[in-house]
Amino acid sequence: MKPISLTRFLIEEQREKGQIAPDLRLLIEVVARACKAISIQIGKGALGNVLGNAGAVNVQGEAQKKLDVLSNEILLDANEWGGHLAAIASEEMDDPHLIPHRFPKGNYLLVFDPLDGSSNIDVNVSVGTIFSVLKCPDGVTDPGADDFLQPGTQQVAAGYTVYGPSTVLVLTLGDGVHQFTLDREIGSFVLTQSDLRIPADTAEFAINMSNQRHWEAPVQRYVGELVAGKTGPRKKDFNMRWVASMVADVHRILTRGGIFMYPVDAKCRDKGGRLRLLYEANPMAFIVEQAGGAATDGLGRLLEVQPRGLHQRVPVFLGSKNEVERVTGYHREAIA
Ligand code: AFP
Repeated sequence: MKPISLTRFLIEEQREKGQIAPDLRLLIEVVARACKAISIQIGKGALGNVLGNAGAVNVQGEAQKKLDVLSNEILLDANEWGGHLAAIASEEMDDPHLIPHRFPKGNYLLVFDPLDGSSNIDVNVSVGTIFSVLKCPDGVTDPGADDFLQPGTQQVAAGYTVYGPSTVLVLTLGDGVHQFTLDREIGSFVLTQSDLRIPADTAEFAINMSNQRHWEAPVQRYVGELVAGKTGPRKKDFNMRWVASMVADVHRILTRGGIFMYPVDAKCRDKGGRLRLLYEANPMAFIVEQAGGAATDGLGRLLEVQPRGLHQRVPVFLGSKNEVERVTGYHREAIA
């Protein structure tokens, strides 16, 4: 059977399930088109003037890569004229980007990490784009940062694109998780997997082990049991993977199961964690839950965290449900 294009998938979702308003369909297609353009730039590697640092620092205090800045610009340019958005927020911008007055405004807020894992870009390891879609609060015509501060349960769509051996877009509209692969010969994303499901159990975990001495007791206990393998209380061996691009680690988990952890630790406690709530944790948590997995901040459901700031950071535990529930249980025991 001829693969279904992203456009046809979205139109059929809209026609058969009323799952997606026309403006939201347009938004998803515009973001996908921008991800195609980002994929082309990333694919140039050393042949294009796209590697290395941009010579600036972002709001996170991180050195910006040229591709961080370029990816952000591609997403802004693609999305500001379409009339489907009220404002855009990004890891790479201190404040939201308002839609210029010369363009019509729409009902959605788009927030993204334009290039996640960018410390990997210069060593040719998979990186990605993560995005989340919220509704603009009723009656708000010039949204500010506070209008983005909605719990993850308010997301109407979320997705990521992994720029790896193939370019893969993974999307949820609140009705399952679907995977589209970029067919470079026709220049379109085509549906390559419907209804991705994360196994409840796993034998694979993802964490940056170099932070071990900084972890809190529940994480020390949980990871210690995984490393002990057959000789410990879990009575089975576990494998470890850590790409240091969240999109790549999460995509592996969506594909074959696993648990991804970035706990708060002594190194990042003053910032509240390493990963950002609005454009990393929340979209990934929405996708993982829609695929039958779980996502917590160690104590409670990530999607229910009330954001306090646009660039707020949180601890993240997500993936195979039974493992996320176990490590979350250890955290709850520790405060009982
Ligand atoms: P960069 O975008 O700065 O490379 O950070 C990537 C990231 O936010 C997330 O994608 C990774 O899971 C995590 O940081 C890796 O953190 P460590 O470099 O501390 O392992």
